[in-house]
Parts: sequence; structure tokens; C-alpha cells
Amino acid sequence: MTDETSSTHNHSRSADVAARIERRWAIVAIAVIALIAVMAAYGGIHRATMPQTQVETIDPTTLHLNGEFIESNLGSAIEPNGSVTVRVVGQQYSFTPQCILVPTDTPITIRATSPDVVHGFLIEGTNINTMLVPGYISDLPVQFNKPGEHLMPCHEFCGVGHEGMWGKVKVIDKFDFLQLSTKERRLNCVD
Ligand SMILES: [Cu+2]
Repeated sequence: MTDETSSTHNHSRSADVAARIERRWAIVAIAVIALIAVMAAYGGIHRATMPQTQVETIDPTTLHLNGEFIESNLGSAIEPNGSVTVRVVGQQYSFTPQCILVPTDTPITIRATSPDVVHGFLIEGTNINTMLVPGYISDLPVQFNKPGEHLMPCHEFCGVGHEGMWGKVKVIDKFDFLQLSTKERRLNCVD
């Protein structure tokens, strides 16, 4: 072997090594991207992320006049399938209803919006934490396993009265809730 051929040989061998290492790192990079894409899809589909990608809009100037957020429709309603839907409006500077009444061990959907400015919506002790944005409906699933009370502060500065904007969620036994629901179409604990 002459010096020249051996150096060409070495050169092509190191090029092979470099190509192999590059390929390996490309596979690692693609695997990381694929893993992140799968995690994002899983989080979105299983509602593990907020805000949701699904966007529901509503006209904030007329929500008190017609549609599901008129005053007589606010509060907790039992659906035909046994789940509960709670409709809430956050406005400067209170929530309606101010006290939300819900049953234990029942799938609950909270639907909330705002007619004026952005408010925060948080239920202490749960993963419910979102914003009420005028023009949009926030739709959140929650379930409570035991009776009790949870504070529900507005945690988004919404004006001079912001610090006084508090509500609460009262969780009562499923059986008691069902009994109350035979008397009223929409339940809350302000009455
Ligand atoms: Cu507020």
C-alpha cells in the first residue's frame, strides 16, 4: 500500500464514521420531535391542557338577553344523562351565581363567559383555572369526590373592584342535590 492510497482509505473511513454519527443524531432529533407532537396531541385530546383548542364564541353584548347565559338559566342544571352543567357569568365585580352548588361523584361541565372585560376563574383545590374572555365560552370538566366548600376568586385584574370579586363552590351529597333539583330547575346556593 502506498502512502497515497492509505490516506484515501482513511479519509473515506472517517467520512463513513461521520455519516453514521450524523444519522444517529438525526434519528434522536426526529424521535424527540415525534414524542413532543404525541404529547401535545394527547394533552389536547384528553383535555389535559388549557385553554382548549376548541373555540366557542358568543356575542358579549346580548348574552343577558338571549341564549344559554340569560339570568334564569344560570346555575346548575341536571342533564338527561345524569351529568350536571353549571353556567356562570363573571362581570365587574361579581360572579353569577355567586355560590355554585354541585353534587359529589358526578361529571360536571362548567360553562362560563364574561360580558365586559377579562376575568379569572379559579376553583381552589381543583385544576380549574382559566380566563373568562368576552366573546368566548370557557368550557371545563370537573368532578368532586367529597362534600365541602371551595373558594372561587377572580385572579385576573379586572378593574378597581377586582379584589372584592369572589365566589365559592359548595359541593353537597349527590342524593341531597337530586332532591333539591326536583324543586328548582336551576340550582345555586345564594337563595
Ligand atoms: Cu374580575
